Amino acid sequence: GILSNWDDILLLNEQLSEDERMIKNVAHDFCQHVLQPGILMANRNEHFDPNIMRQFGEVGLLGATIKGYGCPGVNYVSYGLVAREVERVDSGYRSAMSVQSSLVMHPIATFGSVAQKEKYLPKLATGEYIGCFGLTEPDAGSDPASMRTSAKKVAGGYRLTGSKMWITNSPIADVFVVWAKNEAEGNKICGFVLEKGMQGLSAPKIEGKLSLKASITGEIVMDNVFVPEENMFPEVRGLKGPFSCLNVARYGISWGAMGAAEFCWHAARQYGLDRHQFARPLAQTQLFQTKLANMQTEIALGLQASLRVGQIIDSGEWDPTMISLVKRNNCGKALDIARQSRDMHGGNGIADEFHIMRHMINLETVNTYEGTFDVHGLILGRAQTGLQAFF
Ligand code: TGC
Ligand code: FAD
Repeated sequence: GILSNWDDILLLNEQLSEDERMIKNVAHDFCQHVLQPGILMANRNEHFDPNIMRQFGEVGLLGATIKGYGCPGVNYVSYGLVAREVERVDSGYRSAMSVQSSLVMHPIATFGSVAQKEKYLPKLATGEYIGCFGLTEPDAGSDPASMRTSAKKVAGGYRLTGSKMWITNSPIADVFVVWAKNEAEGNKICGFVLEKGMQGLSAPKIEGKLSLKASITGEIVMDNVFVPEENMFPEVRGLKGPFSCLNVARYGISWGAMGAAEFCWHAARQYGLDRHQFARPLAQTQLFQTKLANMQTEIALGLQASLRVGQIIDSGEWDPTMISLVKRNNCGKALDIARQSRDMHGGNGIADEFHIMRHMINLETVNTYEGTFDVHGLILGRAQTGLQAFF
């Protein structure tokens, strides 16, 4: 019949172009053969191997949507398919990839000067440079407009002072895209590219994370750091600078979260087929089957929605609220699915060898970063009522 596979009930694969399918397959093989074998120990030991970035670079998965500068220039549907494959292994690896691509390379490609692009993009594309993105501060998370990091104009450039919190990759970063209030321009938010080794710049690791342990997270501490004029993004001003980066990253996360959910769904199905209790497979009980049906439903719908948003982005005319809808829904649903799968694995569900609880705990972060579940609800609420309820 038309339905060759229970895991693709709405025939997603058939809706992809030849190129998109090929990229998905390359990403799938890379993730399963190169990333999956090491994830258990990386997570257990809370270790991110920077070499993974160079491996991403070798297969062309960094800044994949950018044209030129050594980047492949694929479309946004393809970028989403890659995020799904990476997060099928671990949300922390997708984090490393999406920060580099969407939050570091994208703003440099979109807002950077020609000199900035030439200096940073090729090395970020190979993974020789690792990048990070500093927007969040200890006292400014959902409300980045209240940031305190400041840039003071001095001869030849700016002096930056402030601190950023919860920054993916910062302790191992070579390149730091940092957003700060520019005192010389009435405190408008400006973007700066800082480099490792600048005097007064440090990036201590945040210890004790119980989620996203295979990703490294830190602070960015700036104590009067001199940043030359040519390291500022020349034109972009205001929150639309960082938000344009978040749009792309959030779109990728909507696919990624579904990849993690698919892993948990497939594992629950297999576990139910293999494990017998009361003289029959667990998968032969009504409760188990209903749970599998719920997972299948949410994943099929979530993937279709992300595909649709990707196609709209590729067509050129899109709205950020579309991205809020899929980021919010897919992260929330993925977290529910991971929790269900954890339960369906019984005691084994808490063992890291089964990978489910790792995904579940990772998804707590994914549901929170890049705009929390509730903040995206407020974005959607504002767009349909015209009333803003943040403050
Ligand atoms: P608001 O008044 O709504 O907007 C301020 C200015 O920004 C423009 N804008 C956008 N531009 C492009 N894309 C969007 N999605 C935009 N949303 C808003 C807007 O037009 C306006 O421009 P202008 O020219 O008029 O000034 O801003 P607000 O202060 O009311 O903010 C509201 C809210 C809640 C929507 C926003 O602050 C928000 O999204 N908060 C969540 C913060 C967040 O997502 N932080 C993410 C940090 S990075 C991260 O988590 C990386 S983890 C990555 C990983 O490891 O994978
Ligand atoms: P808060 O904003 O303090 O929110 C706390 C709670 O209050 C949430 O439930 C929220 O939904 C709710 N809330 C907030 N405002 C409202 C409101 N108006 N109405 C109702 N409820 C509200 N940031 C970066 O800049 N770069 C990174 O690379 C990065 N990586 C991260 C990696 C990890 C592992 C984590 C955990 C976070 C990362 N972040 C990064 C930060 C992330 O974006 C923030 O944690 C997130 O935006 C939420 O901000 P907050 O933690 O300050 O929570």
